[in-house]
Amino acid sequence: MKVRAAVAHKAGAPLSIETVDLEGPKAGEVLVEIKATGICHTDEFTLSGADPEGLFPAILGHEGAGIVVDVGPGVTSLKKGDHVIPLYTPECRNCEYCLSGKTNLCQAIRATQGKGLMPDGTSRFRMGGTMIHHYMGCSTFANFTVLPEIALAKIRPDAPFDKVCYIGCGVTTGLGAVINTARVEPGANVVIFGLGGIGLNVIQGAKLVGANMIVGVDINPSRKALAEKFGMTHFVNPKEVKGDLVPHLVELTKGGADYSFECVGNTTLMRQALECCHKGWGVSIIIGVAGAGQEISTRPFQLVTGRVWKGTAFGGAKGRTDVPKIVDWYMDKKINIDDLITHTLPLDRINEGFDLMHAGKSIRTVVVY
Ligand code: NAD
Ligand code: AHE
Ligand code: ZN
Repeated sequence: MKVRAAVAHKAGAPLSIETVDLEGPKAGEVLVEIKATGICHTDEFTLSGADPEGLFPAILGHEGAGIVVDVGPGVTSLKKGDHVIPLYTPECRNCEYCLSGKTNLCQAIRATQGKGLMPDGTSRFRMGGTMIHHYMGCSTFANFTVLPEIALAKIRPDAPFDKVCYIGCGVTTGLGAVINTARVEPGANVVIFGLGGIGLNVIQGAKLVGANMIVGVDINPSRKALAEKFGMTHFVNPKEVKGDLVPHLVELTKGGADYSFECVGNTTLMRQALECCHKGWGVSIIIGVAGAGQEISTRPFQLVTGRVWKGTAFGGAKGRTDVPKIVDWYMDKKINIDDLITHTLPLDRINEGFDLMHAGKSIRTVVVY
């Protein structure tokens, strides 16, 4: 079939709206009509050329929601008409990782996903004679896409696509980092670096679990008001701090953060996030993704003296199990998504969404089909 897609032809160039050929679902696969998709900073990261796994041409996008329109042979858990959220971290419930009880990083299809291909080693997307790569197993910047059954969470039919698409990455990542990865306890002091689409959901999660101080760090002062609405108690703009940021944060939190979160993808901030943690027990969670060749460093003494460095992908969430529950939280008004979706655009204006992100004017732009 013919589909409309925003194609990333090469790194650093704007997306190009094209008509692309999409092959139907093969065994174990599902054809989904994407109704809405968020634009995450990771899409920008890959489009910029900084992603070591970045492949071109590709159809980016991994924060979508839509409706099943067809299923391939052997698909048992989904049927035509089901509402779904694509999962860049699938949940096969059968691999060593899924069965470990220790991680959400299902590896059933990770190798082919990282090559921009479906599990059988081929792409369903093509333009003329040219193969187009899938992206993070999702490719939600197309109005129809094909995914493996294990990479789709079935959600309730009354949830609005243009809001719950954000649960496909940003919401789940931020809330999950607090709840699943850090396991922040009531009364804890937390510091969040980067108050964008992820960091504001970390704040929302910290408030939900009853954190005490919720300190937000961002160089964009326009983030302050919205962050306060979501539960931030103190705002720190590093540009306005006299002296070093780390001692300032340690003093503010009276000894250091119990938990800190890096939500930017900047290795200098990752170090500061670790080092502002409390001696003896502070845990720092890396959420931001850093470009090819970049590395983190600290004095080993920081770890010897009890600080812990961890990372999280998709907030440690098991998508088919956890995503429908987070949709329920939204529908029950336990979490706020609406105020974080600052812009809505049609597909043919998707590049404006990237411009808004670069200008620091948006939290999430959602593309509606
Ligand atoms: P975003 O663009 O919405 O927000 C980034 C924020 O960081 C902005 O508010 C910006 O002002 C702030 N910032 C930039 N430089 C800063 C600095 N030097 N000091 C303080 N603040 C600074 O991005 P996002 O969508 O929230 O994504 C954040 C990061 O998380 C990205 O690296 C993204 O790729 C990554 N991410 C990771 C996962 C995961 O599963 N680990 C999931 C989603 C996103
Ligand atoms: N491909 C990059 C890393 C990108 C990355 O870390 N992706 C996160 C999700 S970001 C969502 O917005 C992730 O899930 N990582 C785990 C995984 O298996 O990809 C690189 O550095 O190679
Ligand atoms: Zn994302």
